Amino acid sequence: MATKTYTNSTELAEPRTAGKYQGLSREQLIEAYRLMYTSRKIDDREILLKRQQRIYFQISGAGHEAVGVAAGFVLKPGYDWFYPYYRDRALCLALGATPYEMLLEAVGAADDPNSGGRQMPSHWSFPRLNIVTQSSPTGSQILQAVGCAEAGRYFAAHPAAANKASGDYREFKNVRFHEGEVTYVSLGDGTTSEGEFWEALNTASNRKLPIVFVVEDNEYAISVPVEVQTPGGNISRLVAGFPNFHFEEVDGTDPVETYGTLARSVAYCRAGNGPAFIHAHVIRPYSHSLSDDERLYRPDAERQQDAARDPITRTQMFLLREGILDEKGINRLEKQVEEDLQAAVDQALEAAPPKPETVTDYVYSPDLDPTSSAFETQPAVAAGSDGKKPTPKTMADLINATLRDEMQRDERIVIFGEDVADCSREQYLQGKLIKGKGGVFKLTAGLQFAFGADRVFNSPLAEANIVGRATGMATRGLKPVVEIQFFDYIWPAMMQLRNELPLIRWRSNNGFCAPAVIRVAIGGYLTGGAIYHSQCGESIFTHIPGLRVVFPSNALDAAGLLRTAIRCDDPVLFLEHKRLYRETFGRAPYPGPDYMVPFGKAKVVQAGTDLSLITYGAVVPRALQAAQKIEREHGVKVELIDLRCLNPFDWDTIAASVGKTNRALVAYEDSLSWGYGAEIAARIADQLFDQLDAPVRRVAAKDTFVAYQPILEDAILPQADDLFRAMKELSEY
Ligand SMILES: Cc1ncc(C[n+]2csc(CCOP(=O)(O)OP(=O)(O)O)c2C)c(N)n1
Ligand SMILES: [Mg+2]
Repeated sequence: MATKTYTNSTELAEPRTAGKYQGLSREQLIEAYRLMYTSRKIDDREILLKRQQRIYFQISGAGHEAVGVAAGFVLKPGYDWFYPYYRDRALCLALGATPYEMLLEAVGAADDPNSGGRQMPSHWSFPRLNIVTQSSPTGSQILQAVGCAEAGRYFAAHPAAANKASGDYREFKNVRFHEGEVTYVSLGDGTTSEGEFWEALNTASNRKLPIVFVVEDNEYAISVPVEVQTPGGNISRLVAGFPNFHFEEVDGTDPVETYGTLARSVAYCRAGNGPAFIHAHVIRPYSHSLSDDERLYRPDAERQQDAARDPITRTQMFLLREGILDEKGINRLEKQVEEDLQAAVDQALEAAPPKPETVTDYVYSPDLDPTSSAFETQPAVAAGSDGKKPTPKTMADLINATLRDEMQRDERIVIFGEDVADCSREQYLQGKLIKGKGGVFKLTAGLQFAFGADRVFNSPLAEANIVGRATGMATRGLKPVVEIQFFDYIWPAMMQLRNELPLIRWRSNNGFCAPAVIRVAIGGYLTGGAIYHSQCGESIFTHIPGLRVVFPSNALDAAGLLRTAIRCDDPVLFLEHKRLYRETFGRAPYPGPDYMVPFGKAKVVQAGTDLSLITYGAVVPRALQAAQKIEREHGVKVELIDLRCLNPFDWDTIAASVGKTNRALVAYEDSLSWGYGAEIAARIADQLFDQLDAPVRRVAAKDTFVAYQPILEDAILPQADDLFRAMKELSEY
């Protein structure tokens, strides 16, 4: 197939492809063949090992070797950045990964540099080469690659931001960036159907990012052919309208042609013209994986047609035809590859497996413990003007002030999300024509104005885009503090939140980490908030290992916990109750720019002796009201515990309290069944059984969604009266 080239933007940067063989030397062509052959032989050997039950899974890069080697030749390991997918074995070899390192992952060895035995084979992660930890969901790498490219550009514009600083996450995060660096991301033809693919093209195009997208089109996604995935059957045609891109479509089984394509595309990106999109037609000779038999859905004739384009035989024939290697030379090269591989296999089969007691290593940062006293400081409240008492501020005020203070202190912080900017059309701001918005709840108001549009900006209306990009940026060392406008709309980001952000550290065995902060407006009691502006659902996230979850109930805690979230070394979901943003309850004076509350430390809002009430968020003021009433009317003294932080949570405070009161009531705003309180109740029943004088009770919302009509909302969400009733019953039990 001839190479088609078409560019949507200005001029192509100077191609480096002059001369015969697209500028590749004879030595490079031999090296290309050696790498391709090595890649294929590792696959063949792994298939054998799987059949012998010496390894536990296999997925091959067969048929994709030429494009991988071409990309590996053009891009620079440890300089450019890589988000490959599982068929990119040849790319990783070309960048400097060794067969032994790959086999260590296949056997699941402790010394596997990719994951320490945590991930399947062909899930690449080589920190020294800038190959970023890869997962299994198709397409979740693409938005992260976008964030990675954005981070590179940011550090180039703010080099001082890369400096280390002590006392927070920066102490442990080495930032590396280079002028003109390019981010590579690859995916299969089927994966172009994922929404995240389109969300990534959107931002790469809009921001003219230096990122090379490589679609390795083998015409199948397991058994589903390309025409079912892609209307018209050709992805190049569909994406051609995106501005700023350099597009090429190439026969990706031809290493020389593909090298030319990669070289032109990378040059275009390095020169700062924008992103490139390479559509490489490849083959898949070995079924999808060892768990698949393609003969069930592909007739022999089709498979034979593919085989005629096999990049290995094709390149071998090319070397012979061009007189670059003769038959003897080929044989010698192949024999050497096979001998080296045998040695690597022997060595890998001897490698020690990981120790079972290490399974929870690197779920969280081993370097910085956000529950430690280092994150415990006292408020530094200045007197108000003319010596009067300082004005109490709302939660919204103090969150905004904390963001402002931290942005001032740490140039690595960037803020983005839907509507968070003061105004995307900056000329209106500069002309002082408008005041600016700064968030639908105005939590980020004034921050773009103070820190500039490259630090505070609007995202497209796409939640996966927000979290995926934040993950990529945080992997590079930035501290994205992004906003999800309503908890009710967090779900498009769920793949990133469940399978990516909190897993970067664990699955790479501490090779990478992504301590981003995701702020989310959550909760009901809004009178008219209805189904889609009232949701809670925090237990879905506290169920995810690796993710810290915080849920403050008042202004001072919100400020202290947000600062801890920003300075800590783990990803944090920071839940802000909309109803509490501007409530009179829980206002506090500005506590100064260093006020922090450690994670996992509850607050005893009111001490008591008769009953422990464990809660958090907007239930806290309602519980306080009920507790005061029951003490007034019945002399029952309730100990009210505000957890503040849900993962980790403060078991010690709960246990000490229940040990004293012998009665426990757990209350939460979310629907009752399977909610956050279920875990707390289960722990109390399990570990404090001997100390209980009554069953553990829960008060929560009905098992439904929150309705619009206020009468229904009242009936659905837990009210002070419900809490009062439960307290009374439990105290009389
Ligand atoms: C989000 C998601 N859905 C489904 C799967 C299961 N799955 C693994 S690979 C694959 C097909 C991928 O096809 P394509 O993108 O064309 O890549 P190829 O394997 O053909 O190189 C599927 C459906 C997955 N890993 N992730
Ligand atoms: Mg495919």
